[in-house]
Amino acid sequence: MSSRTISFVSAIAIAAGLAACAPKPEPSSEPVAPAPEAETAEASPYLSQPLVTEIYTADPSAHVWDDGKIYIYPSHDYEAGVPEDDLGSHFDMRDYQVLSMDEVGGPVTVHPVALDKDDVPWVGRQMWAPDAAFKDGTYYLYFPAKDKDDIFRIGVATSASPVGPFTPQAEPMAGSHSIDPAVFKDDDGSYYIYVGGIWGGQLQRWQTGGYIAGDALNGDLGDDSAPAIPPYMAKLSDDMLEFAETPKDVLILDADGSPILAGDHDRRFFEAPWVFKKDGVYYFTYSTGDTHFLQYATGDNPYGPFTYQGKILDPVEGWTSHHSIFEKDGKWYLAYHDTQLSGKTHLRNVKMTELHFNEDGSIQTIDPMPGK
Ligand code: FUB
Repeated sequence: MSSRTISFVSAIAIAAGLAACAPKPEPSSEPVAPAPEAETAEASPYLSQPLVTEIYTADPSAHVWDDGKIYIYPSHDYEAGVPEDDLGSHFDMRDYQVLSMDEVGGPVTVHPVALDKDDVPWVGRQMWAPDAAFKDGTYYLYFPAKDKDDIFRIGVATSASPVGPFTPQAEPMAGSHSIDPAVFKDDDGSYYIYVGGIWGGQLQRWQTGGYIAGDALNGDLGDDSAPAIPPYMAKLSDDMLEFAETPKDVLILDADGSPILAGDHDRRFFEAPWVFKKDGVYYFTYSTGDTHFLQYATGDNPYGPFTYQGKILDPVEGWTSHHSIFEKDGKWYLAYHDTQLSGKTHLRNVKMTELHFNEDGSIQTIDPMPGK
């Protein structure tokens, strides 16, 4: 993956970048004052400011649990010193820390390590984008990581607390592969998991059944006129630890009912699935990876198919774009990330901004750099 260059560097970003180079304090569970958005908005080209500055965070999966607080389950980026490549080897994360806040714009608490790679017997490396769910008094953390054979699997860990520590299952979910799990709870109390990412996320290696290793399958499959590689989904078992059914492809269709094609890089699924429901409509949202958009498609049930509708977010600074969408006190929000603090594609910071819907349910596209 090639880094995209920062074309505008504000005084704020420089100051933040310098701060990021300084030794970082130990993570604290004390609330941290929010970035001074009101003071800096005029001077900053960015739509919103990083939620926290003392650790690098990415891939924010945000939830409002029963206590009414916002909990964010992000990836925890750090400088592992691994050279950048198209498989994302430079994203060599090793643990998770949860963020929480009482309200949007309020102080953010960075909680201690919730799960470390060394506590998960099957994990080899690369703890990537997690998500969480809550059921019957237990919090479930779903996380992708490479096993000892360097194959991405999905793990589950449990806790009585929303911020951990989480206790992992000894093995990954049976039959799981690829990255970026996202769990959606439907109104009837059923839970569904959506999974997938191509290139470094390895989804393309599973298209003929089993896992195929080798450099020939590092990227797209090569036939631009074929349907795009689909993510997969399944209902979760009652105990939330396994798939309750054989996983199914998630189909994203164009308005005429034809599949979005592999060559349509502006709209084809790359990674970062996230599902939410509003006014009876199921929204399947995702990242297009190498074209850096967040897109969405809608359907009338959790299995799809989903019909492509439009763009949620224009490209952010940094190669990756990954998000979640949640409702709090009647307003909807997009949690996302960019690289404002570091200028480095593997050292990201999470942000949040309000998401607006039109009367017909369509989403108003967000420009993350309105001052650029
Ligand atoms: O954070 C590592 C990977 O980068 C995630 O799993 C992808 O979605 C991308 O954001």
